[in-house]
Amino acid sequence: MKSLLKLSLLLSFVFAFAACGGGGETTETATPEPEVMDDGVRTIEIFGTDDMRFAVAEAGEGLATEGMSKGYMILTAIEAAPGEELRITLNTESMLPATAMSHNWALLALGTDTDGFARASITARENGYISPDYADQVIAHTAMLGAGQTDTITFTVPSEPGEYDYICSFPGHYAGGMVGKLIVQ
Ligand SMILES: [Cu+2]
Repeated sequence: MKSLLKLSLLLSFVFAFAACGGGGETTETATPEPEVMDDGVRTIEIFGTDDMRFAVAEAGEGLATEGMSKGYMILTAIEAAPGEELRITLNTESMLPATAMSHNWALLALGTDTDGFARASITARENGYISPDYADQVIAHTAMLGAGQTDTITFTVPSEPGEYDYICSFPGHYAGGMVGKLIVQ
């Protein structure tokens, strides 16, 4: 009886150990999977730089780049298909405080007075520098991001072909050149 008890104790210990080890292995192999967000939606990772530029880490299909900014390639245009799902991740890279250097990415409808939108948004600080007067002309926009902040948006590219402006509406940045085109064709 005594040795049987010992054996069963030993077995349950071995079983528990094996179960624990097995669990550990499963966790190790499963960990990288959630980081791969492969749902088929094209994702463009954009960096907002202190030079007031939208930039990317590397060239990619459908991305037009020209020159460098803070180690990144300046992004001048994005090509997209009508009705395509598109995901934009914006990161602000800066050493400056958010009040001095923040960025957003705002896509405007065709025919929008982009200068007017930028000007009107200067006084819309409490609304993330998106002028409420232009709310129905902003197709999609990220949050206004200070240094180290990031925001991701997913939206449907308009079905009407054309060249849509996207800008950073932080005061002075559009005038400073923080603008590009979403070319829908
Ligand atoms: Cu900006």
